[in-house]
Amino acid sequence: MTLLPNHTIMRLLNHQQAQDPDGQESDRMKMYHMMHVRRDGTFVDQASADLYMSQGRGSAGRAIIVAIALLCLLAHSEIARAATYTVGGTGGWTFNTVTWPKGKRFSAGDVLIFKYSPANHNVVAVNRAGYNSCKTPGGAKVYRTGNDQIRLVKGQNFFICNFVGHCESGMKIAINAL
Ligand SMILES: [Cu+2]
Repeated sequence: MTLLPNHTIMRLLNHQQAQDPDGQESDRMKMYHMMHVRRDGTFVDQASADLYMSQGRGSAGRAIIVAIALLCLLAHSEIARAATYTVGGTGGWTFNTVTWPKGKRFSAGDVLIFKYSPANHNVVAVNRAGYNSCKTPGGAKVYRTGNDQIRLVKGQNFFICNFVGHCESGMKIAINAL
């Protein structure tokens, strides 16, 4: 057995006494529980149930608010980083847009806006082979609103117009999103 110096023992005793002056705190807690909560876990009266629920909701509510705040922060930083580009600049999505991506740095999540007359053009998301050959692979997604917003995925993104001869006339872009 370790011997504690007298003043340490006194301090420990004092501390315990301050928490539980007459040494019956645990009995009182048991009594409280017996008085307010039945054996099956239901509450004896509405007031005790309300108190219990309000305490529970209070801490759960705070946790939810903290979680929402964190999500907002994350979402906001995501949006802050994502850029929006109008493909082809003021000229929009048209012939010889093939050089438009040159010198630009794109990130995954950036949004391309393709502006064009839907009667004359469209936008088709293709693979590298489709881009190189100007042929539309089966199942390729075709956009045709004239104001298409497409989010870049990480890596290579290829788009062509598949109206006859347009891709061959430089209506195609290849973008590497970092
Ligand atoms: Cu076209």
